[in-house]
Amino acid sequence: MKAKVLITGVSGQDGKLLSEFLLEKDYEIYGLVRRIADRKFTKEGVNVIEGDIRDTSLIESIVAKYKFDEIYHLASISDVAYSFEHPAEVYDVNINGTLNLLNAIRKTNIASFYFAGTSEMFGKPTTKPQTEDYPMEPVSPYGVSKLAGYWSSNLYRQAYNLPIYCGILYNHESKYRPENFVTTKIIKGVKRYIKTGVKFSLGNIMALKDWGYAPEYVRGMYEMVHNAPTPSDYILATNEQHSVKEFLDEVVKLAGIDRMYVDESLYDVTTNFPVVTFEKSLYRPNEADNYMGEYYKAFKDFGWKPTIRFKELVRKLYEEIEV
Ligand code: F7E
Repeated sequence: MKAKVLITGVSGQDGKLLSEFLLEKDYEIYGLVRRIADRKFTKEGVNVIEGDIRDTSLIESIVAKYKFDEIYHLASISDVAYSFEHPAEVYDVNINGTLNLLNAIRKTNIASFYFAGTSEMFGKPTTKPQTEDYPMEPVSPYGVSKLAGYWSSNLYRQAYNLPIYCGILYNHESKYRPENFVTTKIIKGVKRYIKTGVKFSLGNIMALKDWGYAPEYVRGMYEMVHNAPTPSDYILATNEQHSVKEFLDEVVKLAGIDRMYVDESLYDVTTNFPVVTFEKSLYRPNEADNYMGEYYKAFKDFGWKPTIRFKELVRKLYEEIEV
C-alpha cells in the first residue's frame, strides 16, 4: 500500500515543489487548499481537499479519516509586509492552523509531521552565521506567528513524544514565487522595462539575506523527515549573505543594462531612463535583516547541502521567470 501524505498549503511555492518531488516517489498525495478554486494551482496527481486550516473540527476529521503517514504543514500567510497590515489574520492562520494540526495528530498515529519554520523567527541577528541555537526575537507579526507555531511544535514533540520535525528555512526562491516577493518582482520588473521602458519601484535594497533555490529546500524537508536520527530542528540555508542590491545588480547585468545609481533611482546609462526608483513607502516598519544560516547540523545529520549558489540562482531564476 502506498504511504499517504498530506501537504497543507499545496498550492503555494513549496507545496507545488514538494508535490512535484513526491509525485516521483511512491506516495498517495493529498493537498489541502483554502478554496476549491485553488485546485488550478496544484499539481496533477494530487488529491485536493478543500478546507480552512483554522477549522478545528474539519482538520480533526480529515486527519482521523485519512490516517496520513506524513504531514508537511506548509500552509501559512507568508508575506512579511502583509503581516504588518493584517496581524490578527496572520496570527489566526499561522498559529491556530498549526495548533489544529498538532492537536489532530496527538489523537492519531503518524510517522512524521513537518513544521515550516523560518529565519524570520530570528528577527535582527547581530552575529552570523546563525545556528539553530541562535536567540529567536522576531521583528514582524509573521515572525512572531511562526515562532508561536515553532514553539508549539517543539512543545508537542516533547510533551507527547511526537515525531515532529521543524525546518528553519532561509529565503528560498523559484519560478513559483509570486510578484509580491522581491526576487520575482525584480526579474519581472527588469524584463518589463526592457519590453516597455516602464520603470518599477523597490523598498530597502540594503537588507542582507541568505537566498537558496527552493527545489533543494523541499528535498531537504523530505530528507529531514526521513533521515534525521531523531525529530529535531534544522536550518536549511546556504551560509552565504547577499543584499537585495546585489540581487538587483546581477539581474540588471543579465539583462545587458549598463546601470548607474543617481539619488533614489537606478538609471539605464544607454537610454538615460530610470529602471528602478527606491521608495521609502515600500520599507517595512521593522526590517529583519543580516541573515546568514549555518546548515551544518542538517549536513551532519542527514547529508543535506545546497548546491546552487547565489550567481547561479539569479541566472536560473532569470531564465525561468517570464513577464
Ligand atoms: O523580501 C526587501 C524586503 O518579500 C526580501 C518569505 O518566504 O523569506 C521570505 O520573506 C527582502 C526584504 O521576502 C522590496 O524588505 C525591498 O528585506 O522577497 P521578500 P522576505 O520578507 O525575506 C522568509 C525566510 C520567509 O519565511 C517568508 O515567508 O527584500 N525588499 N524592496 C522588498 N521586498 C518586497 N517583497 N518588495 C519590494 O518592493
